[in-house]
This record gives sequence, structure tokens and C-alpha cells, in this order.
Amino acid sequence: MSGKPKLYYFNGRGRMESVRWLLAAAGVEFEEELLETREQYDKLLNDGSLLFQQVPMVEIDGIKLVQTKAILHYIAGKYNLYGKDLKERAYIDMYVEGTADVMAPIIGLAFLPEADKGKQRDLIKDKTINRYFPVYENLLKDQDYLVGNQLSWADIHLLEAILMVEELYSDVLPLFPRLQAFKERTSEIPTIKKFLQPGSQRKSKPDEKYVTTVKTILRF
Ligand code: GSN
Repeated sequence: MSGKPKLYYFNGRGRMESVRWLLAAAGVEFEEELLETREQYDKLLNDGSLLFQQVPMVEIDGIKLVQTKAILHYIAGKYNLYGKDLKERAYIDMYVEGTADVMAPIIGLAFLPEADKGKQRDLIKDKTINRYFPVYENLLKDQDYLVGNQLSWADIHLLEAILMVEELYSDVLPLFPRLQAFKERTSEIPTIKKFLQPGSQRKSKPDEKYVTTVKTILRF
């Protein structure tokens, strides 16, 4: 064992990408077992590594952690990205769940039938512009970070969501100048800057191969 956390997931973003973002932003090196075959998944199932027979799973500090939120809470807490008290944590949780609401349907897009994708893309865009991004734009009026005047998990999650939205629609971010500035600012944080460079463990947009691999391994 190297002592580095080890991530078990597919070779794509899905539910694991926010975990990769959080570790990378915290400056923590990690290893990955990228699942390409059903045999790899069966091995994890058979040796009892997956509490609910699901990935993501992260081996960290002697724990086989599953459930994405449990994983994220543990890492955010361990690396001081989860506020200084219960109240700050509540704000971080609210803001993270808001950006998770933006990201979840984007993550799901690749798995939708072709005929449903256009409508879903329009729906995501509408909610992002009219419901979610205005909240963060307003919060950043008088502060550089969302909570407690320092970088937290909420900021890292927001940056991930901004980049995902930008990848999908080029005309959304220009409507939110503070989010644009936030993106530019936080992208310069050295650990994040490194993660954004080509060759990092950041995963690319889902392609056909990724969708087929997931469907084959999970048999759906
Ligand atoms: O958030 C979580 O980690 C869990 N509540 C859900 C995890 C989950 O659904 N994992 C999928 C693969 S990732 N894509 O959604 C999974 O392992 N499904 C297999 C199964 O039998 O549920």
C-alpha cells in the first residue's frame, strides 16, 4: 500500500469526478483502478469491497468508503475544506447540493436516448440560467469565496459545475460576470491549475466508448 487514496470507478467522470476534483484541489495524490471489464467489477463484488455492490469506492485511511456523499464529506473534512463550524458546513452543504443539481442531469445526458437529449439540454440550460447560477452570482457580490472567506468544498464544486456548463453551452457563463471572474480566479489556484492541465487525472466528456463500457459492466 502506497498510503495514497485509491479510487475505483470507470474511466470517466460520472459520480467520481467530484471526488477527483476535491482530492486534486486539496493537493492529495491518488491512485485509480479504472474499471474496463465486468471481471474487474465482479472481483470487487466477490471480495466484499463494495458495501452496497456499487461504485464509486475509495480506499482511504484503511476504510473502503462507498456512497459518493460519504466519500466527499470525509475528504472535505479531512483536508479542511468543510467549514469551521456546523453553520458553515450547513451553508457548504446547501451550495454543494445546488451545484450537484446542475451537474447531475448533465452527467446523465450521455446515457439518454438520442431523441430525448435536445429537450433535456434545454431544460438544464433553463434551470441553470434562471434558478441556480443567479444564486451563486449574487453570493459572490461581496466575497471571493462562497463560505467563511476561504476556499471550501463549495467553491471547488461550483468551479466544476461552471466548467461543465461552459462545455455544453458557450452562451451561459457570459450572462454571469462574477461567476466568470470566479472561474478565472479559482482556476489559478496552483493545485487546481495543475488538475486543469492536460495529462492530469481529470476525465474528459463522456464519449461512446465510456457509455458502452459502463453499460456493459453494469449490464443495462
Ligand atoms: O451516490 C452513490 O454513490 C450511490 N448512492 C449510488 C451509486 C451508484 O448508483 N453507482 C452505480 C455506478 S455509478 N453510476 O451511476 C452502480 O454501481 N450501479 C450498480 C448497481 O447495481 O447499483
